[in-house]
Parts: sequence; structure tokens; C-alpha cells
Amino acid sequence: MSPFHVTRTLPEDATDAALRADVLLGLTRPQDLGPAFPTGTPLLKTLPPKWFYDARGSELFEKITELPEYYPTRAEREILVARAGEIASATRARTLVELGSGSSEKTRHLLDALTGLRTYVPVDVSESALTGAGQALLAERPGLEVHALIADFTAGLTLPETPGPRLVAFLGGTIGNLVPAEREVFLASVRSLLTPGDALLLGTDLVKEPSVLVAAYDDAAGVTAEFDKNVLAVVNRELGADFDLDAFAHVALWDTGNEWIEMRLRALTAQTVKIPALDLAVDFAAGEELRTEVSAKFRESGVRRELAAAGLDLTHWWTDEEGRFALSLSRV
Ligand code: AVJ
Repeated sequence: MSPFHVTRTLPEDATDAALRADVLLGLTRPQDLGPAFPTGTPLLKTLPPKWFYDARGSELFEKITELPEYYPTRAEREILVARAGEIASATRARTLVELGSGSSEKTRHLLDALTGLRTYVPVDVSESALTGAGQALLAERPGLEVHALIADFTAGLTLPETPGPRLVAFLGGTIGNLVPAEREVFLASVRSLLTPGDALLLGTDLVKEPSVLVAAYDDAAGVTAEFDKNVLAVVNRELGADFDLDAFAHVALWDTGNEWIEMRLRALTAQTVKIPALDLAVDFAAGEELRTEVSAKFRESGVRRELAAAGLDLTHWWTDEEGRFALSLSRV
């Protein structure tokens, strides 16, 4: 049996269908982010952040992680380097499941520390990211079985039969891209994958000085602005739309009530955008803002509470020296 398996639980055309549905809903039915946090969050047209990550978007995200203002990647790496040994001895994992693995350079630290690891299950919607990362890893760890899953982990997951204990890792602070109601559903579905002895390793960016947060999402070099606008380029290419990227300005704001960063694209002039694949024309008023991402920031108490609500018990909480980012370990 080959040590590299790929399982696709997403139909080949799922991405296309999901993009159409998200664009249609997001641009025609301005979204309330749910009744749980009604703190004046305005109704805005919305595009979900998962559509940033085509090849260009993934490249721009990699650039973001190297920006002086964007601290989360470095802070999380610092914690992983310092704590990989503790994570390994606390979990004794034989299977590592990594949700939203992408190219995941940081995972190496974990993989190196988990000496009893037999199987690595990277899960991502991007087949190219998965096979690239999986093959590279196999070259370094020939004994490791890699079972890549092409799946949308926000839509519920079924895992292959792999040896326990299992460690499910969800790094990068990506859980912050889900709004509270979505996090609740997501954490419950992660919980359902775990049996006693298994653990969840979760990366969460922390609440801090708003100026630091805003700078991280609106860097001086304009890389995040380009990343933000890339979602319009994706809609143009995939759905034949005619968004003019120069007619929108990148906005990053801190929502104090919800404790999240919002990225938006502000229409600089009144304009109508045609989306032929949806047989749709969308009007934007001058100054109207389109929400492209929510990136929630957390406190230990909130992480503990959300995990507990899903039936998970937080057992370890590690931050970087500066207390900017946290990794938590929790169990059923
Ligand atoms: C790593 C996906 C969580 O929200 O910080 C970076 C994405 N957006 N800059 C984040 C992102 C703008 C990022 N995630």
C-alpha cells in the first residue's frame, strides 16, 4: 500500500457551485452576522474569506506572513518551537490531523516532535496545496503514512481509520475567520471526531491594542490591500464578472463590541458590476463597503468557554513571550 493517499470528499465541481452560491447570497442579501452578536454590526454585502486563496491569493498570504506588521505567524511559530515537546508528551499522538493545512511550514515543528507519529492527515480544500506539501513531507519522513483529505472542514468531516491517539490541529488563528455561530457548529463537529485520549490543538490570535491589530491587516506595503482585492479577481475569473479592482479601497477596522478585525472593500464611486455566470448586476453606492473577512481575536476565558460549550476541556494554554497569540490544547 502506498503511503500517500488522497481522498476527495468534495465533488470536483463543488468549489464552483459553492462560489456561485456564496457570491449570489453575499451580494444580493446583505448579511447580518447572526443574532448572537447584534452589537450594531451593519448589514453589508459580504464575500466569505475562503475565496481569497487561489494561487495568487495563497502567494499573497505567504507574503503577508513575512510582513513586519503581521505578527501572528511568527508568534505562533515561537510557541510551537518552544512547546512542541510538551505537546508531544501531553498527547502521544500517533495520528496528526491538520485542518486547513495549506503549505504549512509551521507543522514541521510539530511533526518533528511527535516521535510516535504514524499517520499525517492534512485536510484542505486546495488539492494542489495538499499534494505538494504531502509529497515534500514524504521525502523527509519516509515511514510516515500521509492521508490527504480534500475537504471543506467547515462542512463536517469524516476521517479515515487511523491509529489513536489523534491530535487535531487547527492553527494560524483561522478559527477567527468564523463568526461565533459558525464556530459553535465547527467546534461541535471537531468534538465529534475525537474519542477519549484524543486532543485538539487550536491557534487563536489574542485581543490587543487596536492600532497593532489594524496595522497587521492594513500594512504599509499594501500587500494586504492586494490580498483583499484578490477576491474580486477570483470572482472576475471564475464567474466572468467585471469588478474594477482600482475602483475599490481596502479597509481594515477593529470592531470593539465583537472583538474582531473586519476587512472591507469600499467602492470609491457608484458603480454597477456585472456577473454573467449568475445573470446578475450588482449596484454599489459611492462609499458602500463590502465585507470580505472577519478575523476574531480571543481571550483565554472566551476560548475556554467556547471549547466547553462543544464538550472540550481546555488543559493547556501557551502564549508567545509578548502574549500576542495562544495555542491551546483541549480534550473530550
Ligand atoms: C491566517 C487566515 C487567519 O485572519 O489573520 C491575513 C488571514 N487576512 N491578513 C487572518 C489574513 C488578512 C488570516 N488567517
